[in-house]
Amino acid sequence: MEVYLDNNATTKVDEKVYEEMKPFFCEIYGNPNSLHSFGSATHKKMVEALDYLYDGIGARDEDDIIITSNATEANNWVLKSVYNDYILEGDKKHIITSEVEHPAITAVCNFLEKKGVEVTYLSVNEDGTLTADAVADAIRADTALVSIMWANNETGKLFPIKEIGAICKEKGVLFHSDATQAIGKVKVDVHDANVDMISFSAHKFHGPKGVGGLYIKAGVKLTPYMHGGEQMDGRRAGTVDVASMVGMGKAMHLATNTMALAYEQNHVGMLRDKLERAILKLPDTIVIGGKENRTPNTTLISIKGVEGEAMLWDLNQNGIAASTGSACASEDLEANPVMNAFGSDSELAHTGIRFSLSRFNTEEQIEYAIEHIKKAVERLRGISSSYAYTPKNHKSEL
Ligand code: C6P
Repeated sequence: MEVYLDNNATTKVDEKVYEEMKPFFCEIYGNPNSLHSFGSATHKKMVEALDYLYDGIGARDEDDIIITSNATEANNWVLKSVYNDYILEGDKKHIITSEVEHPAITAVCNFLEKKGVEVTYLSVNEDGTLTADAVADAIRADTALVSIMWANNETGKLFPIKEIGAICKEKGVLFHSDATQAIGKVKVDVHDANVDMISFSAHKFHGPKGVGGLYIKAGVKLTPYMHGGEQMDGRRAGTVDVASMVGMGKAMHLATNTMALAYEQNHVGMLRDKLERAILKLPDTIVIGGKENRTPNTTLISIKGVEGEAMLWDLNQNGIAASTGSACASEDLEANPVMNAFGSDSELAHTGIRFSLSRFNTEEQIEYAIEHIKKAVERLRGISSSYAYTPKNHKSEL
């Protein structure tokens, strides 16, 4: 059996999304900016896709959603544009973020620090998040931007976005949130949360890879990402990848309607809890950041005495895909920085396994995964020098 439990790395494209995209290669191929009927046929579908995107995140007509190639591009755009517009050309010099952001935020912040920007990386509490008060305390007169993720990719922990949004609004500071791991898992409403910008990637919610978006609230000034033609209001010039954009629109629609979110909460959440409960019956296992206030599909579990990479290998041999953390840092054998940020001791820092589910997982798959996780833990603890294995302490109720 094949069991894919690495949906925070990427998801399978929904067949309905794939069907929606197909005509845009050989049938509906006009340039959406052309004035003839080939162009207007394409343009019409782009507008439909944009409507789905606006609806999915609660954007208003006067706001902008700019199609990008992914969340990484959207995040880079926000930070580098803030540097240009508010720091180089303005009187600000400070950015606030958290130390558990994806590298698409932290690496850009590191880059900007070399250019003289002052960055505060807020640490997280034992529960894996931070408080809005911590953000409020860090805001200075010269703060240009607060960028805090909506949901963490490794733990699924949800940040208090609405409260942070209210503080930023009150203090007149721009607020960006990387919502890559939130869309399709929890309700994202940009106005309710008072965010000025959010980033997302379609492949995290069963859309195609290579396409994403940046929501920009009406009135927010950002240097265009690419200069050239008039596409995307001149904010990101260049002919749009229409098939991908249409696919993203459909995927957004399928993932964010009320029924889909309820299914995510109930069905996907139930499967995640079943998997997690079974693993937690093994001794010396903990959920990093705890179980409260998370996306329904994710769990990051530390299994004492079991190297994350060794566990992944065992599971992979049995057709089960999971990860030790971010897919893009999986070749880095350093201790998981997210676990370090939670204050886990260095021994535990190498023992995290992330399971991230999707609406395509079944109960049968989860039962199969539980059986093989149990075998892998017993085998790996049996050969671990750091874990005193006794068949007794290891007897699980699985
Ligand atoms: N995280 C993970 O395994 P791109 O690659 O641009 O589509 O997405 C980047 C990205 C940005 N922000 C967050 C919060 C993310 O989780 C990701 C992607 C994957 O956790 C791959 S590294």
